[in-house]
Amino acid sequence: MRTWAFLHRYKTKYGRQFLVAALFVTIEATCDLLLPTIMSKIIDIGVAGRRTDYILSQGALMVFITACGALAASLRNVISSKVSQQFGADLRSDLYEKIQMLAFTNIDNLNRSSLITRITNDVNQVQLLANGLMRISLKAPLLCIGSLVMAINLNPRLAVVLVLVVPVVALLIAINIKIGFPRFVGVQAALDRVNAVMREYLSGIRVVKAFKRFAYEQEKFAAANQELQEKSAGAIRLMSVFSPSIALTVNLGVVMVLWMGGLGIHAGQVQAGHIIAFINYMTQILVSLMIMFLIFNNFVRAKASIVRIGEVFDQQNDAKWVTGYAGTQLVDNGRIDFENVSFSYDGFGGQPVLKDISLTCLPGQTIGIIGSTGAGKTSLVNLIPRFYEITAGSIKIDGHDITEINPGQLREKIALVPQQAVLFTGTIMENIRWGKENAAAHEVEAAAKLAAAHDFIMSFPEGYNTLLGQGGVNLSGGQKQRLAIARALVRKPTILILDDCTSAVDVVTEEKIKAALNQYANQLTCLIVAQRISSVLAADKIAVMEQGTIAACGTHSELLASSGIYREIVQSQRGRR
Ligand code: M5T
Ligand code: MG
Repeated sequence: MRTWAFLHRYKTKYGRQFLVAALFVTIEATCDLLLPTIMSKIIDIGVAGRRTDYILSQGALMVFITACGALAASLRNVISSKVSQQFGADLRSDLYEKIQMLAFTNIDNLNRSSLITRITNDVNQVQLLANGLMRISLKAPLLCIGSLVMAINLNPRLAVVLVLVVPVVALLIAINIKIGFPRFVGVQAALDRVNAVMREYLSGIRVVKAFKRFAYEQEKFAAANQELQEKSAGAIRLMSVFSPSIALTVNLGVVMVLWMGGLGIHAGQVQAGHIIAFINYMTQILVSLMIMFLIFNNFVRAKASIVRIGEVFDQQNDAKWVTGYAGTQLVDNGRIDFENVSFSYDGFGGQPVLKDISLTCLPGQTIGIIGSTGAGKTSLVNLIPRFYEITAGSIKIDGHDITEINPGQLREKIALVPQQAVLFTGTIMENIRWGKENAAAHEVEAAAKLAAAHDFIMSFPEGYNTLLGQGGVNLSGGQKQRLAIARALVRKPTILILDDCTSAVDVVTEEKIKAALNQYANQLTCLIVAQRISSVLAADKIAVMEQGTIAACGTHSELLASSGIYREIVQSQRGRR
């Protein structure tokens, strides 16, 4: 199975320690197996023959063996906890790294809330399984087979009972597995749905409140919750029937052993100690079968988790992040060429979002991009840092195809202010420094001033050290946008992309930002996506987008003369400046 392949790398890493744990488990099981036999000897020889010395010496042997077993068990516990914790941490960080390496297309495909469950709950399940595997799951089969051998060795006549009991128990377990497996998989899926509903509710809590959708959300949650409850109850009900029936079978076996043993003692063929030891072994068989059954449950849960983790590891990053690029050095003047670019979000077969786009931005130029909503403006600018792979044509920066430029180097030159300002938990200072890790305080401040953010930042009692909540919840929309702009500017990029990022800023403030940017943007290539014509009036070139194509391109006055669509937009916005 391909999805399991990711486990191989841990096999080599932890294989040795696993073997050591297995060795200790074997010692432990051997000790457990020896005890009933010694006990039977104490009864049959020591007690029956009234030999105190024999009882004492064998008793001492039992203490010694028990001590050995306890020592082995402790060591095995130490190793197994250490290894499983380490394994879990490794798996989590590898998964995290993998997710970071994924392209946007991959993340769009894997649902985000499920990524979170995968990295937390699923990794936990696998970690539990690894721990269980090292602790009890090796011991159970060892004990089971060992007890069988010892019991047959002890008294072949009584072993007839085992021939009856063991197959019945095995059959019961097999049936349980057959019926139980799909149910446990179902429980895991139901749990996923509860998580997804909860997450969606929390991320949209403001909207839910605003639209008074409590009842609807409540219903949705109740349905998911109910499903989880029913699925779990069904699975547990199954367990609750099977466990007692196994116990019943084994107890019937015990009765048979006592009965046959009693007859045997009467006839002088069997000794009392044998019967006790035999029952001991039989109980051990029962216990180990039950443990194996429980481990199986763990395994079912973990298997679903392993598959889900494997799915993430199996994601092929669509952007072929070739390592060791042939050292393409950007000249660093920031020229961008789109040549007949087509693009679709669902790969080559999909509905095209951009069709045959050709556009050139010369170094230092400012290009405005306008167009109705859904025209493909965001999609167009997202292609420059190579967030998505294009389906036809080429995009060149400074004359180099972006697929030949090291993505790290490429993105370092570009600062993008996304349409939706995204901020992170931390101080304002930290958030702006995302643009440039080691920016000095005065650089941060300069960027904030350019973005017209300095004043409102200083109005907070803590200034630049003000803590932002998750996603910047304690800021207004316009404040968030300005911080996002400051974060881009502090980077001093070669190419600056502003995707409709002043939509929530009032007109006066926007004018201020524009004036500051006009000066700042002199030396760099700047792409401004905007809704308002006023935002792009001063641009060297304005591209008008329409349904995934560039309908017209030129300066404001050129477009006024040549483009009907442009005139329409201008007219519709007249007087709104
Ligand atoms: C153009 C689709 C969207 C629209 C078209 C961002 C995004 C867009 N689309 C996707 O399928 N997946 C995505 O992740 O692409 O969308 P756009 O480029 O966002 O348009 P815009 O920026 O010009 O619009 P707006 O509203 O920001 O002015 O059909 O369904
Ligand atoms: Mg957009």
